Amino acid sequence: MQFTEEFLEKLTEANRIVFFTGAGISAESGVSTFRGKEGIWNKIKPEELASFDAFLKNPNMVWEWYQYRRKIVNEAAPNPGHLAIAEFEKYFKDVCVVTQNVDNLHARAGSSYIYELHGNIERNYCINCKTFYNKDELQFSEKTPICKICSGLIRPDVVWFGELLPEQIFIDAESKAIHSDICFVVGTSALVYPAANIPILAKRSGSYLVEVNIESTELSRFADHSFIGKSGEILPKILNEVKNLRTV
Ligand code: BV8
Repeated sequence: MQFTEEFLEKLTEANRIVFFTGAGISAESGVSTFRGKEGIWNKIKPEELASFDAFLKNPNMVWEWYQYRRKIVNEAAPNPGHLAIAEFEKYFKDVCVVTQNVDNLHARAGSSYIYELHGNIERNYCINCKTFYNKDELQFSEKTPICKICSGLIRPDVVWFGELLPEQIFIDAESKAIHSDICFVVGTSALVYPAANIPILAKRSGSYLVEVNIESTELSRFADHSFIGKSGEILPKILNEVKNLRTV
């Protein structure tokens, strides 16, 4: 894989790196993406299961769907793409992950600074009193569990369509993007907002935008460099280059 002089220079000079990731980085871990041939959204409409209205209308159907996705995520393991990102922390002063993924695989790969824009499938809370429940307390409940405190319905701690993103996490992610030297955009179609604004913000703030995707996307025209291929293959190669260019 050829690296341009410009990209190698950026890798040599940079201090602050942001990895903006989507479902594509977890595809090689067996977690299906949302769009694309095998995408989740081809089988079901997002608003039918990933919205508060859908949950109120049929809580058990929505709960069952998240229990099914949790099973897949629990059986999955971080792949070389997740692991390479975690290892970048050894070579740069400031590395963080801004992710749309709710699968917890960046944390399991060892990344230290993760901004989960759309929540985390392993956490849950009561829609009434907001009491939090971790996955171990609820993992075997087939039906939507009821809150021990107020008998409210318990929902996954993810951001559904039409819901606001966690404010402080979004503000912090924006700040990381604005101050980044390089922003890697990995495995996302960048069609869901306001998350998709993050790489644009980085670019407009002078960051060097590098896309890693098996195909071109809405963002490709903004990218300073696009690597077409699987993130689990490309990110380890970029890390190797970093090891040659930079000392621990
Ligand atoms: C909101 C959690 C305020 C739940 C998710 C502006 C314009 C248009 C629409 C809107 C807008 N602003 C708001 C909207 C509405 C909506 C939206 O963006 N709709 C889209 C569909 C047009 N946004 C919202 O509703 C947001 N909230 O705006 O609140 C508000 C309030 C009231 C009224 C209005 C506004 C909340 C959005 C969050 C929804 N929750 N997830 C769950 O997971 O169950 S979104 C979910 O889908 C993911 O988190 C992710 O964000 C998105 C999927 O996108 P990707 O991750 O990119 O995955 P995708 O499959 O699309 O692409 C994978 C890519 O990887 C592909 O490019 C593929 O080529 C590539 N790939 C595949 N394999 C590999 C690979 N690349 C590398 N290597 C590989 N091996």
